[in-house]
Amino acid sequence: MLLDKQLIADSNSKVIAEHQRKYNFTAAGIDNVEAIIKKLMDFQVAIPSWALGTGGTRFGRFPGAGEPGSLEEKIEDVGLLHALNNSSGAISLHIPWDIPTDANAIKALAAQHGLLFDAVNSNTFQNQPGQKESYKFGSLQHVDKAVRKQAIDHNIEVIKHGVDLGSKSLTVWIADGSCFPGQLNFRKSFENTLESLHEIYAALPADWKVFVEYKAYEPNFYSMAVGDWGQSLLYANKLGEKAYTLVDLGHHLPNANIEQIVSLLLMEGKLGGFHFNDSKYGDDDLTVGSMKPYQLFLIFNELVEGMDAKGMNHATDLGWMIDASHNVKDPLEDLLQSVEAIMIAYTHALLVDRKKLNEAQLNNDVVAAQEVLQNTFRTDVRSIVAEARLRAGAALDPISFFRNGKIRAQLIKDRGTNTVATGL
Ligand code: RM4
Ligand code: MN
Ligand code: MN
Repeated sequence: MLLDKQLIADSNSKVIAEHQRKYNFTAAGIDNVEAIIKKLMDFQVAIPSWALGTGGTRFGRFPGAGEPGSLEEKIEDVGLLHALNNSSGAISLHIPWDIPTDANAIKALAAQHGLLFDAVNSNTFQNQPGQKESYKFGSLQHVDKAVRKQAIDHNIEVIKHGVDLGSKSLTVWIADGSCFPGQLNFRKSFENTLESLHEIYAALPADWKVFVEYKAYEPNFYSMAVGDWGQSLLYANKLGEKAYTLVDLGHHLPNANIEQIVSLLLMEGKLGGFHFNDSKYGDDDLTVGSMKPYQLFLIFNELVEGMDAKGMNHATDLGWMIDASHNVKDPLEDLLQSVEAIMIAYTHALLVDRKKLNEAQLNNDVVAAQEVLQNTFRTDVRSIVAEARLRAGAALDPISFFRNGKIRAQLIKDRGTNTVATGL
């Protein structure tokens, strides 16, 4: 389903006066508003193909109607999001959930929607039908070389699919670890994992990156082969310059200082990618910004500060992705909310008065430093983000457009009520 841009323009015209009033007020307080809007228009967050259907838990799944039943329909869904917000211009595929049967046709379809292919993701956390070896006791870390080889070969296969689609990076998240003390020799598990990653690394095309994603626990509950940013960084440093750490917001122990982690990874030139989501307890994969919007802002603050310190391009030098999927919302509405939260946090980070903050830090003026950050965070920048969308021909209010335009009802009409998207 390709959205008619005229419909968006018509719906914008109904709320433009109200928008203008809010925008003029906020913009008047910002010196470099044009430069900020330009950055917002360039900034794109990849949508994970596995978030387009309703997610489940191990207790159950309550699929919604009109879910995308094929890769083509997933691309159409991301195209819809991008038409509405102009900030979802890429899709991140998970293999084997999303194997393209005809890569050129899929590429052409994506191009029609203005979409690129972001990182491709390998899956050695589930067994697939007909698979010879089992991942019950791990994949890249496994004590048996035959299992490791199967997992390595799978990752190389994923790279090939990515090359066909024009991706430039591979994300490796492994569920490997142990559930009980004594189950594993930590050093040998690390060495096996590293050796496997080396073989995958050797298969990377010259202009590719590999992102090593860490997670503190689950599905293993005693140790994880890549359990935190320190372990991920160890692997990335040992692998070489094409290897980076990927930070998934939900993969930390409670209260971890994620903003400090990203600052130091950027300092080391080893932050490669980001998975946005939010959580109350752990890997909850909730809508970005729904629980801890201030933390999201603090993370973005460090991202912008750290990237600027290195002269990096905000839009292209890191892999920005959402990684979320859950039970109770319409997945497309949820993703619109997530992207909006990301754009708001990014805008806030761009607005931080760095000179004042730096001065406060040098003077040990803790109160002034807090004032700088919180004044920024309490500024309502939603109209600035909306203005960036308006200028790109996207919707001033994407969720209202989605609801008033009865888009889900149209998708149900096209796809039926019983479709189930591949994914979690
Ligand atoms: C994992 C991890 C990976 C994602 C899978 C589906 O928890 O976050 O990034 O690919 O879930
Ligand atoms: Mn993730
Ligand atoms: Mn996760």
